[in-house]
Amino acid sequence: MFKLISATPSPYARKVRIVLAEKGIPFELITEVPWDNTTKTPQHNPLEKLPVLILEDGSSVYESHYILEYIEAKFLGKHPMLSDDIDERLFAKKVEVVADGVCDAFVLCFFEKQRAQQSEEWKARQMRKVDGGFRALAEWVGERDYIVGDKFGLADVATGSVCGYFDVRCPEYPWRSYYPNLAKYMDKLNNRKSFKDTVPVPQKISDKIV
Ligand SMILES: N[C@@H](CCC(=O)N[C@@H](CS)C(=O)NCC(=O)O)C(=O)O
Repeated sequence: MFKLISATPSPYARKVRIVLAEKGIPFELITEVPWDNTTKTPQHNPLEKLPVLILEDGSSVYESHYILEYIEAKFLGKHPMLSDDIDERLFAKKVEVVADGVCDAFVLCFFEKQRAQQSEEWKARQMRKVDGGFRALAEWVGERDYIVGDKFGLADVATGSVCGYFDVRCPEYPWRSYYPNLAKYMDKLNNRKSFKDTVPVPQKISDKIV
């Protein structure tokens, strides 16, 4: 059986958990705090980041977008997450780039806030990316139930993960009031079993990060 190294708040790991669940692929969930010195993640990923998918032969696949590409290629027949249409496929991946980028920018801002001497310019720069990313995601969602075509897929997984992450990590960020269409879309996505089973939960980090 596959194993997945995950962290409870991680939006990147959540994408993988959602796709594995939607495709009905069984896996053992290994929950870690990647910032603590007890983490096993570096043994499986030279970049020391989770999520990591550990295959049956012990080899590993890492970087959430690459893990999803791997799963899609190996389990093509099971609930495809990408359209057959090349332009729709590429668009879904563009949405994923923006959704992941919003999380990356927010995490950089979070690190900066741990520092004794913080750069307000740096934090503002990262938050501009967050704002711009949410604006783009809301535009792409429009009034639709699913971003690409009329089927749930990768773009929804990525968008759902970033919105869910902000709900738990930064509930004061007003994406719901700025973009009521995105909030309505999210409320529907949150009814899916794969979303209900993977609601992000904060983790206590014991070691110093920066
Ligand atoms: N681009 C990576 C980002 C993964 C990532 O940043 N994971 C965090 C946890 S949410 C992590 O493991 N950080 C540890 C580190 O950066 O050293 C992906 O999509 O998988």
